[in-house]
Amino acid sequence: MKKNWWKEAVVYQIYPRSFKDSNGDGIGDIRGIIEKIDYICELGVDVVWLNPVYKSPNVDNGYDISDYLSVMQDFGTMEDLDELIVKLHKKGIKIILDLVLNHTSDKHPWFLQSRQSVDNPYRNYYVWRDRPNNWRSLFEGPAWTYDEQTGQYYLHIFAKEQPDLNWEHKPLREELYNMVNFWLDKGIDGFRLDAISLISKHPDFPDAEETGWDGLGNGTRYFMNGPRLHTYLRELYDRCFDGRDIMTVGECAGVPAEEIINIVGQSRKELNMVFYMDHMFVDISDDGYRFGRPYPRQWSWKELFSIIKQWNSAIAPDGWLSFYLGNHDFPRCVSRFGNDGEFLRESATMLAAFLLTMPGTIYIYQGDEIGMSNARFSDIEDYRDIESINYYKQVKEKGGDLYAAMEELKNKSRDNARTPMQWTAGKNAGFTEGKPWINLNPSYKDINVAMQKGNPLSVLENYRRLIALRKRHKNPLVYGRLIEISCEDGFIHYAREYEGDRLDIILNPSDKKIAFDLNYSSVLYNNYEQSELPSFLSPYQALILQ
Ligand code: TEU
Ligand code: CA
Repeated sequence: MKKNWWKEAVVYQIYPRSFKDSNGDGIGDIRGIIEKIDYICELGVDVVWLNPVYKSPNVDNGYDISDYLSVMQDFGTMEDLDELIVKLHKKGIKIILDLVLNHTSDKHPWFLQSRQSVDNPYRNYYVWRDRPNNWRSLFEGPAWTYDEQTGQYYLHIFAKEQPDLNWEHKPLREELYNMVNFWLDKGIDGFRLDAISLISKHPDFPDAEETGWDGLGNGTRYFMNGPRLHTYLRELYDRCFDGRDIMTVGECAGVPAEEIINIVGQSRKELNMVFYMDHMFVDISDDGYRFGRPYPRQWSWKELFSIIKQWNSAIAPDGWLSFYLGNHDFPRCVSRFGNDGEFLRESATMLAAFLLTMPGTIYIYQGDEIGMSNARFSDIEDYRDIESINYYKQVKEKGGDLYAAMEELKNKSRDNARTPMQWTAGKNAGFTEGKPWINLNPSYKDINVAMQKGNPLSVLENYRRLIALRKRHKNPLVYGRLIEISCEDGFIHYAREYEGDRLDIILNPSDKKIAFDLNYSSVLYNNYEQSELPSFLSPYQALILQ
């Protein structure tokens, strides 16, 4: 196995809007991130990934870009971003940006041109048809919107303000490659590629076979993992990535495990690694879309573990993967996979031990390192996320059960993970001097950086220890095999092994005490304060043993 810095990296994901506000307008910004560089550095992470910071009307918080080459005003200026890059680099931390190539904002000049007339030079930058098919947008409602000006429909897999780019059209691809090279020439260290598995669609745009409660169908098999995906990724590699020492991670919904090697295999020259999502849907549903389905679905750790094993064996012999338990698109991991009540500290640290002993490049989402839990807003007015709001609107329009919809939002809304970072127990959790763009999670009085810093039992200090431990034992923990020994719901035991160098990891993902009688020469990590190896496991206990 070839060794690379990006395989060994622990990445910290920053959602700039909610990280730190430097000027009191209630919106996190780049200067806020600069203020917190020491914090990021002390965590011990190697790379920072910023969610989109480009100019955007913010219908989808930056995932609707209206100018790829300038910085969103709310976040600051290009000079601020340049300064952040330089300052992170000085501390030995790399930075990757979010690259949104599947769609733009409907306010992007290309789209404004495109909708003017059928023979506008930018017409084919987007996908226009006389008749729509029955696909449901991933953000609810139809995936096609009628545009009166030219009497045709345009495709948008996400919101109607996010028209899909037409990758079939070569001049469009050329523009995108130039833009990508602009950012790489600036000296950033790579990209997270948003919804990249969607860039090639089935050329016939077939209807989805089955329609749901809203009369629309799930067309994912026709717009994800399309026939020219590899051609485009390879072209992107040749034109932009080749010869540069960068990292690339693609968000690859809809690409099955059996096919992933075709993207991440080294000789394929496409991407370094992908984010797979099956484990993130383990409690949600099996068909990828999240609302209007029973929740939580029955799931087990055995199932979760087998998903992880499946993906890791799928990348042999020379591919690479990532691993993560949370990001800006999912509820908080401690609320989903742990216990955010009585055992918040214990389960958040157990999840940290799980995360940081997995194969693949590890991604930590801001706030998870202090055990932030779901905000569970109970008033629709408090929600900001377009996906959540659209869902609620649809249910309302169709006369559905609004109480049930609200319960769904409390558990599943992406806003659960988008509340401001909790720095202190003081005003607005130290996030802003002004009025935050989204309410804080009231938990900030008890869960915040200031209270945890220096307390060895805290979630934060446990993350630090585990990150450091992963670095110290990178042969087994980064490059080693994953060996499952036992995976019952109350007792998980696996090992990581590299040429005889082996660590054993033991987790109790339950609120029960369980008997334990294994012998090891040394305890490298314990999320409970104990000087000896215990004879039983406490609730959510995690041990790393040698
Ligand atoms: O997400 C793509 C994606 O697949 C999402 O629809 C995901 O399945 C969903 O959010 C789960 O609830 C990316 C970004 O991560 C997301 O924030 C954007 O909204 C989306 O693309 C559109 O750019
Ligand atoms: Ca601000």
